[in-house]
Amino acid sequence: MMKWAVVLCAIVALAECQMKITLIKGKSARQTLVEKGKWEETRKKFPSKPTAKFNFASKVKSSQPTGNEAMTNDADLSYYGVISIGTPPQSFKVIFDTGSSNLWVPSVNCTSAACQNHARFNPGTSSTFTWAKESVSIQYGTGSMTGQLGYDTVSVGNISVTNQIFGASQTEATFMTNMDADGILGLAFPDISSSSATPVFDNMMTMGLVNQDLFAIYLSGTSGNSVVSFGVIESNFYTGQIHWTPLSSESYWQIKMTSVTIQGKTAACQGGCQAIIDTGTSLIVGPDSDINNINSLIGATTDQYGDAMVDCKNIPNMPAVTFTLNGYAFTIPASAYILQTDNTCITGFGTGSPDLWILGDVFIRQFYTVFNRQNNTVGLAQAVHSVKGVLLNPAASSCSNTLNILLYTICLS
Ligand SMILES: *[C@@H]1O[C@H](CO)[C@@H](O)[C@H](O)[C@H]1NC(C)=O
Ligand SMILES: *[C@@H]1O[C@H](CO)[C@@H](O)[C@H](O)[C@H]1NC(C)=O
Ligand SMILES: CC(=O)N[C@H]1CO[C@H](CO)[C@@H](O)[C@@H]1O
Repeated sequence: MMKWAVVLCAIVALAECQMKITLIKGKSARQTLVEKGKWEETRKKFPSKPTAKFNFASKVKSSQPTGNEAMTNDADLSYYGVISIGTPPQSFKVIFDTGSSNLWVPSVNCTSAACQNHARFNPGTSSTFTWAKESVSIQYGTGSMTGQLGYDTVSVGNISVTNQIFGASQTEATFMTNMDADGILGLAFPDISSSSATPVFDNMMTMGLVNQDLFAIYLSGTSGNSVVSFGVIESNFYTGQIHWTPLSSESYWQIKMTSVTIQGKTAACQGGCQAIIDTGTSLIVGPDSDINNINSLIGATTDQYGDAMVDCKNIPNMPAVTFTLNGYAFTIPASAYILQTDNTCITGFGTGSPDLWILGDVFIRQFYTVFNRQNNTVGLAQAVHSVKGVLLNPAASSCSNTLNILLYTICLS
């Protein structure tokens, strides 16, 4: 049955087998808190810890026999997509996170503040739900998350994964209160999945639900037309060639970086370093000395909370920063690495990682990224930012009848 559906899908895909889902660029926690006048207070309470979600420390300590899951206190995260879990479906906004591997959403039993303003999963009303034996527990810089694992049908776009294992949280870190997303859908490798829970994309591959074992992400700077597509590379999101880099580790989407240069001179990553491509981190994060060097070369001053500030008026005079991966140069102009909230401009370069570089949304917005499980490579191409055509027309996302012919999606309605 499933195979037939896939074959049918490959030839003529009506809305039933749509392979991509629109990502919404919602409000970041920073924006929400600035509007409420609570940003100063909150960032004192929750200092930026861009690598908290990676549990570098707890991996070493291994004091948590039940495993850890990713949480975040990233104030600038803003992209999420809607998935559903259960029969009948219950909807959740999730961060499609290539920097972690578990799926989790809040549960009806969760009494934490963060669960009160988010959608919560009710297993009691899903006919396809079953509990798993394990519980999950997250130790996290600013709090913890605990929950139960269960299995249910998870629908991503119109791909339905049956018996997908996921976490239903019972307590959550307070910082999540400020986030638009209810939960996280991890797109990294099984290796780093807590409780060895099979990641959603691994099930999609095993069950033959994708045409090719890859997914691709386009992040737009404006709201509305960012996309994650499963099983297909969509050529209208990029220009030029896709440059492929083999993974150096199949855990995160990890690759070797050759250097980071500014105006032809090495500014960071001297002699090479390791980097991961992470949609679940908003900034480009690296070791403190490297990041401080970049920020000082572009003329930023770092405040007491670690935000590197620049005068918004200086953006046109600031140099581009080039990341070299596998012999290819990926250059980010100042207009793309500066983030503006009201009249405040911060750079997209954040400190706090012990050694691994994290190429987050600031990087991915510039480069359409293909996460290829067929040959364990990452493909990067210059993203297109003002594309014409049906796919990027905001109306196309509300188009219910589409026809997929090879790589193109045509709106029928
Ligand atoms: C909620 O709590 C009750 C009682 O502690 C438990 O039986 C039930 O399984 C829990 N449900 C969820 C979704 O965690
Ligand atoms: C990996 O696969 C892509 C297509 O899916 C191909 O274009 C690329 O050349 C391959 N790269 C390597 C290193 O095998
Ligand atoms: C994301 C998506 O394509 N959703 C569609 C799935 O199919 C139903 C009908 O079967 C449509 O209503 C949705 O819009």
